[in-house]
Amino acid sequence: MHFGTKAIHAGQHPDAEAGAVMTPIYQTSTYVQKSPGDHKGFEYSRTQNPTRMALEKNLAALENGKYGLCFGSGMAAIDTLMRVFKPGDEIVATNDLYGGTYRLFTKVFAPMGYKFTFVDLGDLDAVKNAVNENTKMIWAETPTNPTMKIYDIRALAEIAKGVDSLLAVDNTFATPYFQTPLELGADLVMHSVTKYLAGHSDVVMGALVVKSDELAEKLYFLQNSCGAVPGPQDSFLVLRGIKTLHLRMQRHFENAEKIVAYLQGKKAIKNLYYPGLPSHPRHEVAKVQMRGFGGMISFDLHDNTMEAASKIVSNVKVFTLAESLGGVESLIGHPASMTHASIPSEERAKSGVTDSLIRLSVGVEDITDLIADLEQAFE
Ligand code: P1T
Repeated sequence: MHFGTKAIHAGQHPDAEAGAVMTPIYQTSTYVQKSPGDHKGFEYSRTQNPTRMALEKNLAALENGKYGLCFGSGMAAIDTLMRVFKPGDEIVATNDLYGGTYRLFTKVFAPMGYKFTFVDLGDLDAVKNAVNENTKMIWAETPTNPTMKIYDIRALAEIAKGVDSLLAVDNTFATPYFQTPLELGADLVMHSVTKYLAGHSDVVMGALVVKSDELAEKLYFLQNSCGAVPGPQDSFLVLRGIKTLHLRMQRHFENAEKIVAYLQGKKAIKNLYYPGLPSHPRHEVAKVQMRGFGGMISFDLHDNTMEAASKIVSNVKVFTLAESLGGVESLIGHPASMTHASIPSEERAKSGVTDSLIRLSVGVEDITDLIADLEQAFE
């Protein structure tokens, strides 16, 4: 089956009771047993819930994986994954990543004895130097949040295999519509489902997708034992959102390309970050591993001050100044003070998250209105 068909059908069947075409919201915590242990495979909704499981199967299909697991947020998904490892284990992570992931790694797991090395995953020699026999996972975002760096998933998978480590890819920005890391050799895909998958800024959720039976078994055990599962209502909303994922992503991409073309003419902009730009340092890698470049754009200003950035982000009328991304509506953000404030400023500066950096999550509105809005904000 092709992507659009899977988005609409995978994991879903008309319901046996009434023939409902849409997956019912099984708003129940528990399930009847005729006698102890005699049931329909459902005992308790932390462990199994039909609405959540339909979504998990759908996500596994979209990522061309075998198993999907959903969690109460993207952070809950990463937190649960980290419990596969033990203190002393080493993780090599990208040095340009979502601030919340950085905070979880450095403030929650590092004090417990887990070791993290943050490197530029684009520098493959640096990655080879950073890994060793204690490395259990390479953690990549690609494109990265917020400076849109691109890492070569195939090359990282090879390095990970060489030291018997997992390669995990946070695929939130690309979505499986544009990039399927498991097909490029990654062992695990993580999503902030909150973003493009849900697509309507009305749900917070996370997911993991894997191929290996052994890793899936460990993760299902942890999902049930730690219990950070999403509810059936949110699972339903995401199933509904995913039915238009392919349509939305096409429009996010189209609109983003037009906004990039518009921003290229702006003298106030110093660096413009978008993997679809031929001048992007890893545009060639992006072309090989992505089927499109998505709807996220970042740029900073020659006047590299919070005040200069603030003037633009505070004066938009169609874009909304807010955290998050990936919804149908366009959002604008200031990473240094918002999504990436939990990263120390020296670390932020190293990865290009300057004081004037502005991030756009380009929505699916009419492009003329989006460009007119940016134009009046620049003025
Ligand atoms: O917000 P949550 O669903 O818990 O997901 C965390 C997360 C993980 N990975 C990436 C790449 C993310 O962008 C996020 C969440 N990001 C934002 C809220 C943001 O505005 O960047």
